[in-house]
Amino acid sequence: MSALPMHPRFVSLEGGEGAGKTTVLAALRAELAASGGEVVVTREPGGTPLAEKIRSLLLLPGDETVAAETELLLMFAARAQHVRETVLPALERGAWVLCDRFTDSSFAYQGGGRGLDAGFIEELEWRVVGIRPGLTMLLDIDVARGRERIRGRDPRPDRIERERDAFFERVRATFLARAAAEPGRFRVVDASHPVDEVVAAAVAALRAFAEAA
Ligand code: T5A
Repeated sequence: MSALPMHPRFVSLEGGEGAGKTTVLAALRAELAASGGEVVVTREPGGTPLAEKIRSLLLLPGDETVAAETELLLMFAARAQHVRETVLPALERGAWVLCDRFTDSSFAYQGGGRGLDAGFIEELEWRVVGIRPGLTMLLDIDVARGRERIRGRDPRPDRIERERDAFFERVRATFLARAAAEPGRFRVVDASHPVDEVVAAAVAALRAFAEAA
């Protein structure tokens, strides 16, 4: 398959659990907003009322086992809606779009983590999404350290946070492999440093990308 189009005002943030995406996102938004244009901050799964409902279905712990294929297709159902209702309209009117997770998370979690075929995910990406971010910032952190941060914040983990460390090691390895395969799109930020250092590195990477665009 040939490469999907990458949009130069579409920026995604990726990483394992507790990497600090939410923390960094606020700084990236401020950096982009300083130049005066519109900035749309959104997230996956979610980003529209329907996609947020799908998010609740995906993350709420329950008694029924969720099949990996069900999980993948729900992620893409939410994404189909999000791309059409939020991402593309914003890009078309000239806004920057900052997205907390995008399709790379499906490759990492449902592909690497759950073991689903990457070719199948690529096909869904082609048929359902049709776009990639121009810049994907990967906040990389040791699995145990990221999980420790989350534990301190929320005593009730969601359905995916309840997975074992081995799952998250595969997620991390898949993210890093994707970043190595697409150095033009990815910037990897070491998220184990103190928060102000991580934020400074992420903002510098965004500034360099925006200046080159
Ligand atoms: N998912 C998603 C899939 O499986 N497939 C998909 O296709 C998609 C799109 C929801 C889940 O869905 C899965 C992945 C996820 O499991 P989410 O809401 O993004 O995704 O869930 P999380 O990644 O778990 O997001 P979190 O909000 O839990 O983590 P963040 O945003 O990475 O971390 P953040 O910023 O909230 O920080 C966590 C804690 O650490 C502290 C913060 O203050 C906070 O308390 N912290 C730091 N502490 C020390 N040093 C630093 N540098 C710090 N940075 C943050």
